[in-house]
Amino acid sequence: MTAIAVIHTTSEKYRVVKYIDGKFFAIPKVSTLSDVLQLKLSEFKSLFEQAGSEEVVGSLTAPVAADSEIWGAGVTYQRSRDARKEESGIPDVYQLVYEADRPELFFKATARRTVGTNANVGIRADALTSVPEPEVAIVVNKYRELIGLTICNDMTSRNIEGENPLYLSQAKIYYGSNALGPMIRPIWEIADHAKLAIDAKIERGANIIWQAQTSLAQLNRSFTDLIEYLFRCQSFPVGAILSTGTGIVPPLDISLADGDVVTINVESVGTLVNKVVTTPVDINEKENL
Ligand code: DO4
Ligand code: MG
Repeated sequence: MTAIAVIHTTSEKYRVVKYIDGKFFAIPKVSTLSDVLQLKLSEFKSLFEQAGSEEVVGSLTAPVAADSEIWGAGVTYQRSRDARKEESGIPDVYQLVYEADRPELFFKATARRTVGTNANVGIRADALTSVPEPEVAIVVNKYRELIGLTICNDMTSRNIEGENPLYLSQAKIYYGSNALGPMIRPIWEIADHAKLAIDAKIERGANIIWQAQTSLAQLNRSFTDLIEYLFRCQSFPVGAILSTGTGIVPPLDISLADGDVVTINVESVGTLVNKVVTTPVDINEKENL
């Protein structure tokens, strides 16, 4: 199995490398994910395929560069629409956006606000209920070409969004609210991405307190459509990562707590595992450097 990985080395915070069977290798001409996303897909694919001789040592981190932007799409699965209508005081907006041509797209995170696999995700100390959102994220270059897939946990303060959809940014953006990883699977290595299985669970101590499955086949929008709207009236000089929305949402009586472990598996893409902590401080800066 090969993948595009980002590692911390002794001298670089976000070094992009090729992962092959447990080892990392330099990719000619690129040192960050932003370098990758400034190349055409065909050019990058050829460089990636040449890589495999110069080993690089480091520890796996979130697949981002210092200047990456991470965006989210919302209400792209029927389950997300239904769950939001159930929890919201203003349910109509979710029904309307589910049916509209224009998708809901929102700014989610920067690199500093993003953690990788095995790092901690956060819940807001001032939220009453918090949930994980297991999602497939697409990695897109500056030319709007899809380079690969990764996994996003779009952590959400459920009661804050439920109180008023205009509180979305506060429900979605706070310390540790975004996890990505473990790596990026190149799109050309995934035989058929249209129906990939997505599984998620929350473990509390020795118990699984929630578990659910869906498939990319349930996604109500195409990747092409989401990319087209994201790039409308703006450009992404170093590409973008767009999380495509959640198709699995815990029931209303499940809320994350300190010490829970969230595991998201996407067929052919990998497994993203994060422990949950309440975040009065910036866990990314304090714990993941
Ligand atoms: O409408 C709010 C956010 C929706 C979302 O993040 C999702 O459906 O995944
Ligand atoms: Mg989401």
